[in-house]
Amino acid sequence: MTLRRLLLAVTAGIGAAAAPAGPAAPASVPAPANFAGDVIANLWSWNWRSVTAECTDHLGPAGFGAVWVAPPAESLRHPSGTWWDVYQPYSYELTSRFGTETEFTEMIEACHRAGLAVFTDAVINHTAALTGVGYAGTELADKYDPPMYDRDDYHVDECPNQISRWTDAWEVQHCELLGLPDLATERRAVRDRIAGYLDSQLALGVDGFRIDAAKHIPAADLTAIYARLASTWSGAPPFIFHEVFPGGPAEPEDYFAAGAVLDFDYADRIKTAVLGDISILATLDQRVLPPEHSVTFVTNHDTERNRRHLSYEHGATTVLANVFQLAWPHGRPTIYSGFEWATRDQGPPNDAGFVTDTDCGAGWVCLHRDPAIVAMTAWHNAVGAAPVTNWQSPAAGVIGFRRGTGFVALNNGDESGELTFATGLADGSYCNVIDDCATTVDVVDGTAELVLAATTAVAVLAE
Ligand code: LAG
Ligand code: CA
Repeated sequence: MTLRRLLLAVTAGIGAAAAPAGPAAPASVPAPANFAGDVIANLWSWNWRSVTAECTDHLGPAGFGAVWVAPPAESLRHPSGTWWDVYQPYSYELTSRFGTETEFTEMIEACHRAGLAVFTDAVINHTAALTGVGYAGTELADKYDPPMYDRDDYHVDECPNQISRWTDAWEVQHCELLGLPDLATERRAVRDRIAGYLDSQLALGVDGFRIDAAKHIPAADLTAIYARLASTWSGAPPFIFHEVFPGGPAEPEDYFAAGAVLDFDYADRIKTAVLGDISILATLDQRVLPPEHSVTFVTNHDTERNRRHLSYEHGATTVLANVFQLAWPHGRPTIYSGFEWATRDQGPPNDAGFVTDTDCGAGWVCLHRDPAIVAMTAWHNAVGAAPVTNWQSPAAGVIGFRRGTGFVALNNGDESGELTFATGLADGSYCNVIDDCATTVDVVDGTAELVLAATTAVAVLAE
């Protein structure tokens, strides 16, 4: 039995005893606080059926702690099949291009059984700008009159325009982001409605939320909404992380009192490092968000498309960047798995808009299944909170460091090299977890000679 399985087995009992008789929560499922891992898999735009299978077959066995999925509410059904229609809510029914409410519920139950918490993308700053028909059949003829709101629930009479002056905090939070009708989140009725939508998911077992466009909602409004929320099924408060890019109001730190924040600076610095000099990562912790507030990422669906961050097109470099993210102790890591695209607006593989089952060999990107990512997720869980020691860069483009019982070396150069590392580990012969023990690492007098192919890593765990 692995350490993770042991922990799950032990905590399963505790979780069951402490959990209230919440809905839809099998008694054997441990509370999120007891989940063994903290790594989040961002299965963006995957349908619920595919997430269900992935939790059971891959994410659970690999030691992921949570899965983060795309917005579950009914949205605009754009005739072109573009991905971004899901950011235009039509109703708060949990029937979407990703599946039915029944499939959504089954996904949550399966992921819990596999030892994962479930986080969803919460689009609560706005509703749809485009009129039409939604995935559950809702018709929208007036953008200020969807089923769940009335015209006076919007800021339209205060600001009917799109945000244009991004240096003006009031405008950023009260005018329309891309023409999307902006909810008056200072109003009690709107707060109640949003809380009701989030509560409907908590009642089904959802464990937390990524708050879409949080920069455009005053933090005080969010705090007031969260105060209305029920607990999760386990009794814990939901885990909430905010999308707030830096540079102009409101800034990431304005949301620390409300919850965690996705760290754009971190992804910026990772990209700069792996496309340039990886050794600058020695000082990564400077000029990024403080770890206690940070949910880190290497890329996401927006920043891979606008090229701010890395994408699957960077191949082994993106894998190596994610290996680093899992190895370095800072914040809560996320691993992004989306789909391939040729043009920015191209949607996921779909049938009349409804997303079809994921095929990792055909159009989908399954980074979380990459053997290096699977191995490093286990390594990340095993080293726990151990600090970085033995930092070294024995050649240009090459770094290595120790974390307690673990040592990792990354070669970001274009040539393979045989390099000497001071591991700090006890002498012995260790398995290279990255290639599933096909190669071994001999530590003699604390030192290891490692053969590192270009754009690969070697990692060992001395247990
Ligand atoms: C987000 N985070 O704050 C999402 O991560 C991001 O993907 C969302 O934009 C945005 N906020 C709003 O939820 C996406 C697309 C936009 C798209 C928008 C609404 O990146 O391109 O806008 O979703 O669907 C589209 C058109 C715009 C148009 C707008 C309104 O691209 O040209 O103005 O719809 O019709
Ligand atoms: Ca707003």
